[in-house]
Amino acid sequence: MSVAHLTAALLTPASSPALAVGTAVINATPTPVKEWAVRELGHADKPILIGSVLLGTIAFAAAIGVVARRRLRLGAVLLAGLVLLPAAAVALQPLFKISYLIPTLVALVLGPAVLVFLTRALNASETSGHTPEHTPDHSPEQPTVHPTDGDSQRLSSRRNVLVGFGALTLLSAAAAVGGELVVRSRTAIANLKLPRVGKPLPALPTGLEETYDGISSFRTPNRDFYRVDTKLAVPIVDQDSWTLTIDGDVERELTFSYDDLRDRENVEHDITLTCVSNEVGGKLVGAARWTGVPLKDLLEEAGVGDRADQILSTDVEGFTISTPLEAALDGRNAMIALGMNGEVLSRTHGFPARLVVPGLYGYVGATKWVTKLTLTRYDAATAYWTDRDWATDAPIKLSSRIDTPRPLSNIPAGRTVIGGVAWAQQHGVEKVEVRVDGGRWQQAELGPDAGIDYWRQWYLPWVAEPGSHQLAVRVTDRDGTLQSTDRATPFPDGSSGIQDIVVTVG
Ligand SMILES: Nc1nc2c(c(=O)[nH]1)N[C@H]1C(S)=C(S)[C@@H](COP(=O)(O)O)O[C@H]1N2
Ligand SMILES: [Mo]
Repeated sequence: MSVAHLTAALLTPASSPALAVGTAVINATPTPVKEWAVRELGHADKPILIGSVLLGTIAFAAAIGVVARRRLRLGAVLLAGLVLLPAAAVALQPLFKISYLIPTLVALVLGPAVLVFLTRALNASETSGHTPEHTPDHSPEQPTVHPTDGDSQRLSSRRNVLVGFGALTLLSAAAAVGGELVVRSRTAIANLKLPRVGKPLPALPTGLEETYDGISSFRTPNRDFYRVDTKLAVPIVDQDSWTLTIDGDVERELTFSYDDLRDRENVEHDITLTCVSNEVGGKLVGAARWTGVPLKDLLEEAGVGDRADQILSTDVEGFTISTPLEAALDGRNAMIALGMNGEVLSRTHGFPARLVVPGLYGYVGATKWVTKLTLTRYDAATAYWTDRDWATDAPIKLSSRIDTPRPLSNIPAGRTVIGGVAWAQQHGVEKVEVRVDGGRWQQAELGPDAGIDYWRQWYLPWVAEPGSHQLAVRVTDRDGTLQSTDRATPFPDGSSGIQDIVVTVG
C-alpha cells in the first residue's frame, strides 16, 4: 500500500488506494457523524481518518497472514481481495481514468509477493529445526540440553525472517513518507505572478493585534487560514490546461484559460470567509484580501438567461456547490479569485481559481479548484452538501468571538483587555458589547474598518479582580440586527448563540 501511495504521488495523488478509501468513507459518512467529526476532531479529522484506514489495512493483512501460514494460496487470494476493495473506491471517483488503477496494480503484485516471501521464509525457519532428535518422542538416552545444529539453524533462519520483515517495514515506511514528500513538493506553486490589479486598495491599516496580545490578526496569514474541504489529496491542477467554463442558461457558452483571467483587469476585495461548521467562538473563519475577476463581469459576457436561479459550480474532481444567482448579480463583490493576501492562491485554498462570495458560508459560495459555472435552477440540480441535508440558502449569521483571555485560562489580576473579532458580512459591524459576570453590556472599542464584508477587531479594557469571571460578547450590525441568543448547532444553516466563557484571575 505504501509503494502504491508513492506511485500515486508521482501520478495522481487521488489515485492512492489508502486515500481513495478515505475519500469513499468521507462521502458515505452520514451528516451527523461528519458534523461530530468536524466538531470533536477539528484539524485532526483527516490524519485520524487516514490513520484508521492504515490500522484497518494492517489488521486485515495480519489476519490474512495467519491464514497464509496454513494455506498460502488462500492467503494470497484474500490479500488480492483486500487490494481490490480500494480499487473499487478508486474507480468510483468522478474523474476516474484507467491510469488511476496503476497504483492499485502495484499493490496487487507487491502485496501477495511479499506475503508469499515472508510466509515461505517463516515456514522454512520452523521446519529447518525439525530434525529427528528434536521431535517430542526423541529417545530419553539423549537428555542433552546443548544447542543442536537444528536449534542454531532455526535461530539463524528466524533471525533472517525478522531481518527481512524489519527491512520490508522500513522500506514500506520510506515509500509512504517519500510519497508524502513528493506530494508536498508538487503542491508548491513556482514562478507565478499575481495578476495586475486595476485599482489597488489602500494597504490594510494596522490591526489591534499590534497593541493587544492575543487578538486575531486583522488579516489572517495564509498559513494560518482555516481549511475545510472533502479532499484527502489536494488537487494538483496544471494551470496551462485548466479552464473555467460558463454554461447552462447563457446566451453563449464561454471558456477562459488561466491566462485569460490573469490578463484581464483584476480587482481586490477584503472579505471574511466563514464555514457553516464554525461553532460560536470557533476558529473556522478567516479574513483575507482576495485578488481576482468580478463574477458579474464573466456572467454578463456569457449573457445570463432568464430561467436560471442558481449557479452550480463544479470543481476539477466533480464536487459541486450551489450559489444563488442573485448573489452574483446584486452588486456584492462576488469574484473568481486567483490570489489571496498578495500571493497566488495556494493549492490548499483552491489554485488555480476559486469562487468567493461575500455573505455566504463557504459551502454555498466558495468553490475551490473551480472549473465550471453552470447557470441552472434549484429544482433541476442540487449540490454536494445540500444533497446531505445542509440548507440550500445559507447567509452567514453575524457573530462575535473572544480571543483573549482564552476560555478557562488563568490570568494575573490587574489591568488587561478583553478582545477578539466580530463579523456581520454584507451588513457591517456597528458595535460590539461585552458583559462581565452577568452585569450590563459595555460597549467595546472597535479596530480599523475594511468594509462591510470584513471582520472588525474589538477590545474592552478590564481591571481583572481575583476570582472566577464570566465573559460574554455580542455584535450588532449596521442594520441594527443584534446577534441572536438562540443557541443553534452548525447543522443545517450555521451556529448561533452568544459566546460565554469562564476565566480565573489571580
Ligand atoms: N472544491 C471544494 N471547494 C470547497 C469545499 C470543498 O470541499 N471542495 N469546501 C467549502 C467549504 S465548506 C468552505 S468553509 C470553504 C473553505 O475554504 P478554505 O479551505 O480556503 O478556508 O471552501 C469551500 N469550497
Ligand atoms: Mo464550510
